Amino acid sequence: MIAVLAGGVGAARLLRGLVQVVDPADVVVVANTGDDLVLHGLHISPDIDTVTYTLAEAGNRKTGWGLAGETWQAMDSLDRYGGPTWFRLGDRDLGTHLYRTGRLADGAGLTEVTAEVAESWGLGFRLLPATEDRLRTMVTLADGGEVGFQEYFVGLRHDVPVSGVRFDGADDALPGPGVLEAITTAEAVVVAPSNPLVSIAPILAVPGVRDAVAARRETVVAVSPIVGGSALKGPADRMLTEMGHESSVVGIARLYRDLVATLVIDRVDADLADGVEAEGVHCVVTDTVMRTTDVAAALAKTAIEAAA
Ligand code: FO1
Repeated sequence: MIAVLAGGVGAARLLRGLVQVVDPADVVVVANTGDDLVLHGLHISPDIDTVTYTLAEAGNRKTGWGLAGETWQAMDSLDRYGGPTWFRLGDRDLGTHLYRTGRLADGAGLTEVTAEVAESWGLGFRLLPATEDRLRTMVTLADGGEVGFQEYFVGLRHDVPVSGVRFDGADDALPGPGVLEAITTAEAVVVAPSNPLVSIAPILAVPGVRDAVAARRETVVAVSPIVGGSALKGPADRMLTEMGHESSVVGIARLYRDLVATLVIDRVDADLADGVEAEGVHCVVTDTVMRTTDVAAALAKTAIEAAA
């Protein structure tokens, strides 16, 4: 069984490759829930939904989030009343949030509801929230204010410098059902190419998770979310720099060295392989820009072989 620590878009791309080379029934995804928010009274889990929709081949390929072929009637109605429409919820996507919120209100846990949604999309692999407890990534802006992750990412279009992040609720959160078991019993753990500071870090902030990963460091592999010093999507590169890290594969190795024995980097960074090794992390160089599912499949294969 392969366990994958997953954020949103980058993780979903890698997973599309992974399920080509590994039986989906042997894959367990531990998904970030720090991006979650309650809006209009609805519980929204963006990273879980991005993985679900993308792996169901139903996602909006352009944005990487939400469903393809969406209509926005509900948002238009909300606009009429002056309600909040900054966080765009398509009419079909709303169905997911209505279902999830209703089931949670019935007393179901987020893991159970996520499994029901995944099952209905025919995913074939297990998709586990990192925790069922409240976990909210909060971003401290360089100008001193603190905002929720989605206010930063969507509201402010992550167009503002940050000085810190914290994971509200982490100290009291329990690992979701099956999470620690998946991490400790997997043949290999893959840290997906997601934002290390706001997608992977919240998962690791759930008590017990970081230690469980570190305890089996030798068979943990990460795929660098930074290629040629930049993030392929999102603000990871800027956030790394703004928070005093190096936005390079060496910076990623430094962040992950207590957790992973191997870092997979792109060919454009081949000249930095020695720098990665100097951090005590074995370096594997390959194509990591997943332009096609075939590249994603080859990358996934390389990663799990490096970890085994
Ligand atoms: N990202 C945006 O940039 N703008 C949006 O309006 C937006 C709406 C949205 C609705 C549901 C959902 O599951 C994700 C959504 N996202 C949106 C993406 C979201 O901000 C994710 O957290 C990021 O992709 C980072 O993982």
